[in-house]
Formats: sequence, structure tokens, C-alpha cells
Amino acid sequence: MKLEISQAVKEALRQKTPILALESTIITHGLPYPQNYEIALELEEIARSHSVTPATIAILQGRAHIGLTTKEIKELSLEGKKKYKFSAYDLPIAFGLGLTGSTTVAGTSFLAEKAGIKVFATGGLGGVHKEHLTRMDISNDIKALSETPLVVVSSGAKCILDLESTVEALETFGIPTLGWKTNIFPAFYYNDSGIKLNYQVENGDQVASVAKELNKSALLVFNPVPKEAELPKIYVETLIEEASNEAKKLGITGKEVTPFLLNFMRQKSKGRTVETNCALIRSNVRVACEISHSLSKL
Ligand code: PSU
Ligand code: MN
Repeated sequence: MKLEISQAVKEALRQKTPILALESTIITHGLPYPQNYEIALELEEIARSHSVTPATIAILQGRAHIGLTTKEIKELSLEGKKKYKFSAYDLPIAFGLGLTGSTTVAGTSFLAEKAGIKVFATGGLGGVHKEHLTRMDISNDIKALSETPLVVVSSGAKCILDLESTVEALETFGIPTLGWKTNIFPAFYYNDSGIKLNYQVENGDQVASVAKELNKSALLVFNPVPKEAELPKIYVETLIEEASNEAKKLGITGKEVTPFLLNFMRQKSKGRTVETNCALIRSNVRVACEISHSLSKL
């Protein structure tokens, strides 16, 4: 495996200034063009405005790119689902066969950590799917995060999942979790999942002092969606129910499940879920910037 590290990221690594990893599955599979392109650039801009170097990660022709150019982001945005979605376990195949595609939370975390990046911001984690009792479906995100020591800021797991089981799986895999100014596990589009978190932090310095004790697993920091962008729980539950029924009817399985459910909800809600998704990820980037500054002070 050879990492193609961009000039800006190389410079930041050399100077030990804060760097923030960003995933690319939201670009290829999460949002339609041009929103995917616009949000990808906007997230990078938010990081820069906080004096943090953004490193959007993807695999281009079998090479892991840590930090993409605007042109590369545009190409991935335009190609969308025609490109692969690479989880951590896909990486040897992507490298060996010279493939091009985006990286999920699992794939991005793995590569970010290899490059020496300590913080990664995303929207929502993958986890245990609702149908897991009839057909096992647990995202590689969980196992990969349990083996990758870096800080990952998210708004909980995607609410299309069985959240209780997802939180139990985090425990089983031994992944430490912190609530960012909250003691409730956030449910992506809304805040009150009803699941309590054991630990709450109030600032980046606290996260950094936990992060320096990591050895094997990632540290998950859960930042709830900003209040003004939150969707009503009951509305989201109805959308999920419809999406899940449709997925079952069409026999959607494997890697397609998550993108299918999210796209279905986007269409049904006339874009409201996308606005919420963008609001929460912007907020996660800001929190992650604070944490990366705290970490680089250590
Ligand atoms: N956003 C989307 N679609 C996705 C993802 C995000 O709109 O597919 C990705 C995330 O990168 C997350 C992954 O890591 O989905 C989890 O997918 P799976 O359940 O297939 O592991
Ligand atoms: Mn799956």
C-alpha cells in the first residue's frame, strides 16, 4: 500500500499542525450532484477557516489519496454511484486491481490513521441493521473502528439502523464513546434516541486527554445535530419504515442497503433529510477542528 499524500497534508504533517480527515462515500453514494460537490468543498473550507488542513480521502486507480484536489472531488461527484464504495476490508482489492472509488467510515479511518492523521469527521456511523435477526448485516465500520486508534466525530449512527443493537455492538467490540455536551446517544437526524451514554465531555481538551490514552480502538465523539436542523423523531420513523419496506420489496442487500435507504428518504422528504445531513456534518467538522487543535497542543 502506497499513500499519495497531498502537498498541503504533507506540509501539515511535517509542521505538526492540525489535520482533519473527511470521508468520500457521502460524495459518491450519499448525495446527488451538485450538492455532493458543494458540500465536499464547503467542509474543506470550514476546516481551513479554523486553521485545520482538510484531507478528503478516496482511492483513485488503486492508490490511496490522502487529500484530494478540487478536480478529483469533482470527478468523484459526477461519477457518483458508478464508482465503488470501499470499506476497510475492500482496500487490498482496490489496491491490487487498481480500482477507483470512495471510502466509507471504515475505509477512511484505516487510511487516515496510516497517514498519521488523528481526527476524522463524518455524518453518521454504520452499524447493526434492523434486519440483522433474519439476515446478519453489521457494518464493517464497527470492527474497523475497534482496530484503528483515532478520534471520530459523528452524530451517532445512521438512524436507519437498530440503534440499541449498534450501541451494544460498540460495547462488544470495545470502542470507547463520549457525548459532546450530551449524555444521550444522538440518532443522526434527531437527538433523543433514548439511549444513555456513560460519559459526557464539554471541550476539545477533554477529548484530547482521552485520545492520548488510545492504543487499539478509535474514540467516538457523538455530537448531536444542531437543534434548528433537527427533524421530528416521529417523522423520521415513518420515513424509515417506508424506506425499509421498499428495500425489502426490492431485495436490496449488501453495500447497497445504506445508500438505498438514505436516497429513498431524501426523495420522500423532498430533500429535508439532506439539509439535516449537511447541517450535522458541518457541525461535526467544527467540533473535530476544536479537537484537532487540542490534540496538536499536546
Ligand atoms: N452516506 C451515504 N451512503 C453511505 C454512507 C454514507 O449516504 O453508504 C456510508 C458511510 O461511509 C458508512 C457506510 O461508513 O455507509 C456504512 O455502510 P455499510 O452499512 O454498507 O457498511
Ligand atoms: Mn452491510
